Amino acid sequence: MLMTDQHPHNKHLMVALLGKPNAGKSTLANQLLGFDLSIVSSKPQTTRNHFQAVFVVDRTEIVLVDTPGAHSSNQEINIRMTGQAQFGAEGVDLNLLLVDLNNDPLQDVIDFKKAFDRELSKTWVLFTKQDRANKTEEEMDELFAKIKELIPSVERYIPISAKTGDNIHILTGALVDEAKPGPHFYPQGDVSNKNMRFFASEYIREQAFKILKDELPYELAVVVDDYQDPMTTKDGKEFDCKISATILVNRPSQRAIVVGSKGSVIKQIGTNARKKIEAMVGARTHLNLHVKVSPKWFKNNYVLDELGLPRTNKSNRVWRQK
Ligand SMILES: Nc1nc2c(ncn2[C@@H]2O[C@H](COP(=O)(O)OP(=O)(O)OP(=O)(O)O)[C@@H](O)[C@H]2O)c(=O)[nH]1
Ligand SMILES: [Mg+2]
Repeated sequence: MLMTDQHPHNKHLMVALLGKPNAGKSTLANQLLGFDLSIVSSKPQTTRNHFQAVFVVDRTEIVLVDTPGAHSSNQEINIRMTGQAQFGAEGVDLNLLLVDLNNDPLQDVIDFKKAFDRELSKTWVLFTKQDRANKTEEEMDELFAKIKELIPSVERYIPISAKTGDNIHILTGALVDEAKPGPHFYPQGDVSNKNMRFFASEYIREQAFKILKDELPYELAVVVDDYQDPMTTKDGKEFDCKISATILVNRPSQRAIVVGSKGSVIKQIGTNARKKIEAMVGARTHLNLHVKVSPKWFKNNYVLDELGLPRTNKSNRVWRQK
């Protein structure tokens, strides 16, 4: 879009959402957006790829970069997920570092800093899950002072609850004030740099996270094999959205769990995911799901590339090519 196409009062701000796994980054992205674009679960390491989510308020385009939680690990997939957080934060105007006020917030910041392993440019701290924590203002001031010793580029803190919406208007107002005059990058109505094919795989994985217990979700990935947009031809013939996807698991026993008795589990995953996809594309959707055993897929370079997780400078030296 050309600058001349745009309103002279347009403003823009690009913001990375950073923090440890489970800090509430994706919940906050959805709360700011006003709908559930990013997948959320009670388990850590839900988000695996960085992606942009866009909203406009008062002629200000705010591009949020949701990122996977940064965490230290020798496992190749985790190294690449932390790499996604690092890539996601490159070139942004502002970082929002989400710190869960429950548990041990200072230790969480120490862990994040070690795993993220990059200088942070301009950063605000968001103390999250305020609805569950009962910290006084003095306690938060003290905590912030200690965080500033660790990360000198932090400028301020805002306590929020992404779940109840507490102080979200204060955050939105502060982001609008922070934005600089300039053109919007996204055409009106666009909400992300990722397409529906990406979100289809996310919504299938989200349901798998919700329905399956314990460790299984970490050893599961979703690849969309075929995605056909819904369309209406010139003579008025309507075609539904058609998606074919494969759920990858590590072991044959996991395949049996994902399929379930007489296919009951995979059917439930498919039905729930389809409803969310239909709401997003606004058309009837046919979702065809398969389960495939792909031993150690989370170490396989080819599969990780396919999942949008490229190697990083910390990647293990030995990896499998197709
Ligand atoms: N009580 C409360 N729970 C929250 C809040 N924000 C997020 N949660 C919960 O915290 C859990 C993790 O939320 P996510 O948004 O998936 O966290 P994340 O930082 O994106 O996690 P990863 O993608 O794994 O890095 C979910 O169960 C959320 O419902 C909050 O403000 N209050
Ligand atoms: Mg997330």
